[in-house]
Amino acid sequence: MKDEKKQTILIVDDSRTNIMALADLLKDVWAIKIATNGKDALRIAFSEDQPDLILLDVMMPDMDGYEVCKRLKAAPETKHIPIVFVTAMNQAKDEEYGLSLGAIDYITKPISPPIVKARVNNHLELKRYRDLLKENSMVDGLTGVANRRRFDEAIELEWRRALRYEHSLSLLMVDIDYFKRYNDTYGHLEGDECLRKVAITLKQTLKRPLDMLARWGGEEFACLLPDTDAESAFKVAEQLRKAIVGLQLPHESSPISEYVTVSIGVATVLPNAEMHREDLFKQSDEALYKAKENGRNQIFMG
Ligand code: GH3
Ligand code: MG
Repeated sequence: MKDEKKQTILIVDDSRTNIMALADLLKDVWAIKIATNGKDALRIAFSEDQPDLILLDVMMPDMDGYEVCKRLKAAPETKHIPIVFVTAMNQAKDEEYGLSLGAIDYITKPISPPIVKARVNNHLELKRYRDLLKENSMVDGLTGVANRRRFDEAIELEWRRALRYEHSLSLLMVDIDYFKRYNDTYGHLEGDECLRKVAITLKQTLKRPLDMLARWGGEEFACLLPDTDAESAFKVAEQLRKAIVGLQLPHESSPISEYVTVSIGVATVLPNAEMHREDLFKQSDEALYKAKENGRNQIFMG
């Protein structure tokens, strides 16, 4: 369970003495990461393993804490991470400025250890609660895989990454063949069970951590493959198709197989500034239509 995982605090300060004082105070309860300059702080905050809270010094050489805060709040990937300034700048106008940049709290040095610990605890409890709510609102209730909202978020992020690093991005649309007949033959509850098994199998068949499977709606699933060219996307699609056939879920009213099968439309793009995300959906949707038209239980490359 995610909520048993220790939350992580990133301490950013150019003085090792200050870092050690805070780390000693907090390390029994939370996992600690440290950065001694703004650049390292940004790198850690933007990494896959993001901190749950950042304690941020203001005065640092090169890039000060205000600038770090501005950059974190400006980026969709990091703007949700709560930031607490811990600083010797104790004027009301400094605090006002820090909070105006989006920091959740402002603590002045010299610190009172129990107060810092209590405040950190409050912020992290709220953070845990927000994470949980968010997680629940991002999961499809029937199948337990990501829902469309979660998928939209992922594609937004991956689209920008693909633009920035000039990576190709592939999208697979996976649709169960003759699923209406499946429901008609076995009943809606069995249909639900079938959807669950298909979803879990598709998800387990994807190997790379950034690949994402979501329930797109009804009996259709979308699968996003970051940094994946057309040839590799085809291979993944073929693995998914085979995995579903391999489940050997009986489908006696299917005209094409004794088992449940899926058709998959594949689209691959190298995003550029003129292109829109909708193009990728349109392309994979049309490919799926072709896969159906060509006889189902197969892949079509758009
Ligand atoms: P095709 O091979 O062309 O995809 O045919 P199909 O029958 O799979 O497609 P169609 O769009 O005609 O029918 C989809 C069916 O999926 C109809 C709908 O009742 C069923 N369905 C959609 N969502 C659910 C669900 O959550 N549970 C169940 N049991 N069935 C669902
Ligand atoms: Mg279908």
